Amino acid sequence: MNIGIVCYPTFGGSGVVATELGKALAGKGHKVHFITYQQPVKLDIFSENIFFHEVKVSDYPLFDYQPYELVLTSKLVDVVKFEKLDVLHVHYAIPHASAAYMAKKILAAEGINIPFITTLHGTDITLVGKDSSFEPVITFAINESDAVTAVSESLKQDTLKHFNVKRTIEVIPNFICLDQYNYNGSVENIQKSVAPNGERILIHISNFRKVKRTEDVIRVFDIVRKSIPAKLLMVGDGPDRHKLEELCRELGTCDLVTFVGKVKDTERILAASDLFILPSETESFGLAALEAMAAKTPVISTNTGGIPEVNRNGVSGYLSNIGDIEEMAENAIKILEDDEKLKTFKKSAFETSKEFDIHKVLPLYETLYKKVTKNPKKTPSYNSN
Ligand code: GMT
Repeated sequence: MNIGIVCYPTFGGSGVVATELGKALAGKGHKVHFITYQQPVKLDIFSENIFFHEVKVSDYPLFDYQPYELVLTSKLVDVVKFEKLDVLHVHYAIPHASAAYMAKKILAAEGINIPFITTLHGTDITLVGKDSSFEPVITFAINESDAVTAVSESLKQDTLKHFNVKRTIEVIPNFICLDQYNYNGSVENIQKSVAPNGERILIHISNFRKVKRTEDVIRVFDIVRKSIPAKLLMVGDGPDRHKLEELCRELGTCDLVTFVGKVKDTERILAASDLFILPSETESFGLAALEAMAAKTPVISTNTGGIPEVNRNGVSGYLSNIGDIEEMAENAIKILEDDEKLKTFKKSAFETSKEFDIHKVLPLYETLYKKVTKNPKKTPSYNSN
């Protein structure tokens, strides 16, 4: 098939999922066209069957805000027509779903019927989308999509609760390319440099935004390191970083915490770690937790949103209420204090991650593509009225 993928090309989970999905589809012989404003971070453009179409917004001085959605729409029309796409798959509803709807309408006027699938990722629903400044457009675009998927049951329920949705939403969970997580032994140099005295390595990866509650990571670590020799790796970057560095100074943990910055391929650094901390306020899925588990790193997380669908309490790690720093630290110590226990959790985390292997999830998307292309929702064109 000829598939168009629209996503945010950044480090965010939705962009990573869209990119890995596209790469896997290309690997199976589909032609995959990424349509976005910059090459996705994890994309290798020189791979077979992968194409990139840049959405370029001009900076005409009249506009304080450049109309990205319109430029994207025009690009979609162009790529669908000239690359003869069979289906558009848009990741993250804002503004991709409404742009796809507009493109569909424009193409219908020319007699081309292009189905589009919207995959909801989380904050497009839980934070941004339900804001009244977006809500009517999101509701409309969800209802008009040829198919809608959510990355967890929790996100599906959130969507049904907050939007007047008159259609089915299919849950297709996020996935992991397990073949990329095979680091037997090659992580020793990271471990030696981070923890030369054999300290336990704790890790957090995110965009350091408020929703991630990164301060809790530093505070949990502060309790843990008082019981167990430990180091903390803070991977990523974002608005809260400065505040976190200040907190480390206040707690006297600067020598134990390393702010690593953005890392493109997190597999190795995760595999070198002993425990992942994810204390988010909300998380529709928690892809970072799944990535940790695939790297045999157990997870201490909150029990919010879709996280319990990924991290299993007492098996792949532990879950606590939002903000319960004491319990999170207690659970972390429980896992880390004993080599045997850590080994068991590492093994179970990895076993749990296998449920989300791309080889299991990819066919669900392929089936959906076939379904919508066989039976696309007809968009009446003004010509045919
Ligand atoms: O976090 C965001 O603002 C957006 C989004 C992203 O692009 O990273 O994250 C969401 O999508 C991920 C991939 O499906 C999920 O794993 C994250 O849980 C979800 N983030 C939130 O719900 C906060």
